[in-house]
Amino acid sequence: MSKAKASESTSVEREHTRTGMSKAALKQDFLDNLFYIQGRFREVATPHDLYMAAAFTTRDRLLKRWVKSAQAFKTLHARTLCYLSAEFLLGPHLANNLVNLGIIETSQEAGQELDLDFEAILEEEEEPGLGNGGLGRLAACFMDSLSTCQIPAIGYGIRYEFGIFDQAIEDGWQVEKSDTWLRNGNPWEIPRPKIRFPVLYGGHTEQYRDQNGEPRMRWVPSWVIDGVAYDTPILGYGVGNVNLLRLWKAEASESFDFQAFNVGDYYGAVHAKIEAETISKVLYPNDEPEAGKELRLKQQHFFVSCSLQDMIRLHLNTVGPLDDFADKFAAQLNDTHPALAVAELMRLLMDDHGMTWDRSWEMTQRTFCYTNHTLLPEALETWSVTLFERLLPRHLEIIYEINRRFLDEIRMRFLGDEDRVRRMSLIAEDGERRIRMAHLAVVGSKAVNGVAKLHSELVKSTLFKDFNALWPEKFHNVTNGVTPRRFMVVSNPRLARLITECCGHDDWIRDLDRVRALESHAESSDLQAQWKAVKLAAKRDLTEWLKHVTGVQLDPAAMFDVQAKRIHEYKRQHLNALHIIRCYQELKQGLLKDPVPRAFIFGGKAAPAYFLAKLIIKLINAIAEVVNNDPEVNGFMRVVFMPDFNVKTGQRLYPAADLSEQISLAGKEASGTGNMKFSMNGALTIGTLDGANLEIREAVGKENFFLFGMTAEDVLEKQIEGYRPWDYYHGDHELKADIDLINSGLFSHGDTKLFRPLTDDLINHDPFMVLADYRAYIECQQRVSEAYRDQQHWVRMSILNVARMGYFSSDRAIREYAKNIWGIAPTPIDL
Ligand code: Z16
Repeated sequence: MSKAKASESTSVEREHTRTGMSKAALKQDFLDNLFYIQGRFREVATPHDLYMAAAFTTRDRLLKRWVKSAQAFKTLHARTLCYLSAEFLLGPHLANNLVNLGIIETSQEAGQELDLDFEAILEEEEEPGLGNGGLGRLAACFMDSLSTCQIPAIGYGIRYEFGIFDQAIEDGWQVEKSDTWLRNGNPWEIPRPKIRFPVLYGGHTEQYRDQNGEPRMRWVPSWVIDGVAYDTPILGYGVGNVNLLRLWKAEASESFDFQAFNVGDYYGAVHAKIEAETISKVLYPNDEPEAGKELRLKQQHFFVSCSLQDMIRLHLNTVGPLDDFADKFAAQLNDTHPALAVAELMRLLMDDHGMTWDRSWEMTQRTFCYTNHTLLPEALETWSVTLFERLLPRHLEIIYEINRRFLDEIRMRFLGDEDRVRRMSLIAEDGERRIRMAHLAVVGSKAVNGVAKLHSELVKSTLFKDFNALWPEKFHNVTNGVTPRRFMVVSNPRLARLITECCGHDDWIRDLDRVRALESHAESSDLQAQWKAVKLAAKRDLTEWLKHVTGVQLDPAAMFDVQAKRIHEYKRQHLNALHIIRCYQELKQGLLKDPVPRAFIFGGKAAPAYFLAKLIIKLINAIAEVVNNDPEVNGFMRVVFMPDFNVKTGQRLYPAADLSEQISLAGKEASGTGNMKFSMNGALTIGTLDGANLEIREAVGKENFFLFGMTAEDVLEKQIEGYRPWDYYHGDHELKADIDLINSGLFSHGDTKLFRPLTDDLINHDPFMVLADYRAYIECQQRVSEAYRDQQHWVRMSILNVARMGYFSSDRAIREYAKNIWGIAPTPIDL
């Protein structure tokens, strides 16, 4: 080491000691926390004690930045983004925070010197699974990027006591186990018992006159509960910025007078407490709304009301009068789950803060922006007017008034077009009257966006066609992204090191466009060899773990063909299954001379009440059982269903995939984000022209992407001309043979009925056109196998996929939101 270098490193060390980032400081504080917080010494500490000590040691290092950020945002009156989301699917914090602090390697070394198993400590963390899938994970990626891009932000949501269920597989079926993530305590959150707001339900409204004799409305509720804040710091990568994730827990009200309602009724009073607390008890495990679930509406009102009251309080404490509320805050509605906020802000401004309708409405419309995440009609939220009236009578009045004024505007613009008025109304009048939450969100927001180019176009041309005709400037696209910190650096350190080495810097972690530097090395046999070795090592890790959790032994040399996402008919896991059956039959019939060995890997949860999705899981496991136990084929193919796909297990999966299955029916997947995670880790995609797949294909190059299937236009046309799956079934003898093999009972110990609900549905209805895309898919899979034979070419394509994924960083998405939608500039916090 040169003299200059040596003195430089000591000065860095001195700095690190001062800021607590040195190895010595980390070791010292770890032991300190183990002693003072866990009350344990090294020899008797359980793995959980060690994890808690590591978590507190890390958290201590966030707090200074957190306080500094909060102070700066307050004194600067920084314009702040509030991300309102019923879901935040965060994943484990520890490794992510160490990466963002820049001390993951130092911590690893510190652990080594203390003779600790670093990986085992990370593994101890229970992830906060406060989301279902893509939408909740997007919110988590956005929180990471908001901090990294130095945008002052607060994430607002619900602190569910039970997050998404843990999935077990028993006899091939999905079994749900309750998620008890808080059981051992949560070192990342700080309870704020003094930040507490009343949330009102039920009762009636009445008119009264205020001191000035002006007529005003008052809501007299029949039930009040409290929301209490729990804060989690979200640190950006390599910056001083720490944003706040504020989740609300429901508690019995302190101020509400139980006595008045339960005179001497102790049991009744306690019961009311229990009832209050059920509101934040459990996350609804569906990726589409369950009709008429009263508790769900209560949850939505609960977190929206707490969040808006909190924003108003912050505003009054810092900026002052509410007139410029919309200058201080932008509020993003993550789907329609928080769309009630439009009515709730109106209510708070008018009833609690004495503002007029017109001023309140102007402010409301300037505050909110709305992101749509789906076009599936069954996934669009509506609430029955009757339920609304019973639970939120004041909101119903306000929504009626918003609608009355809005429809007057429509009648004025489109004279005599009553059909248009009916289509655009906030209230659906066919059958039971229902409130259309998406319409409320569009009318109450200044900007509306879809989550991928194609999706945003379809939003304008189908779902919100009439609204687009009225307010074309309101509609935007912001293509989703994912954070490279968690989905590259944390989950795939080997690849991250290789990229850093190859680029000569690690700036790509904050500016993912810079991975493009890899492009010029794609031909280098040196890089190719290392690239292959990195992938193989990841496949070995996954193989070992899958063997441990499922008993299935994979061959790391086989192509890892992975589909991991929620189980849903539109995502077409059953199309994948048909291809597996095709491979099986061809191997059995000796039709394949030199087959390319494949490991078919699935992961994903089904909504507990979604019968067909659960049957698809059973089918995959049933096929696995036959294939994996058939020595005639299992040297060439294995099938495994990885239980409990979540952020943590996903992090094991993405680095090990060779092939990423993105095979939804065109027009149905709004964006997809798993597609990005796989591609960033060097998997090639087999996919349809759906969601962000289109943009991924354009970015990585058409020649580096396996495209098949109908376009969204083809699908619309076919629907109009009348789709007849029966014709495909009878027109393609291989397809028929695959479906017939399921019905033969081969995969179900002779039970020929078990899978009939699925196969009958495919042959007779097939709402997601599996059969129409079957042939194209099979042919495309053959091209995949051929390509995989040429390993040099494959690795080159893999490098190019990673090199060209810069656009799909959630940092880019956040910068677009900040500039085009929120109008918020960065506020850097100096370290
Ligand atoms: C969800 O995860 C999504 C949409 C929705 O209506 C409800 C839930 Cl829980 C997903 C989309 O299906 C997916 O395409 C998209 O990438 C993701 O939201 C994030 O935008």
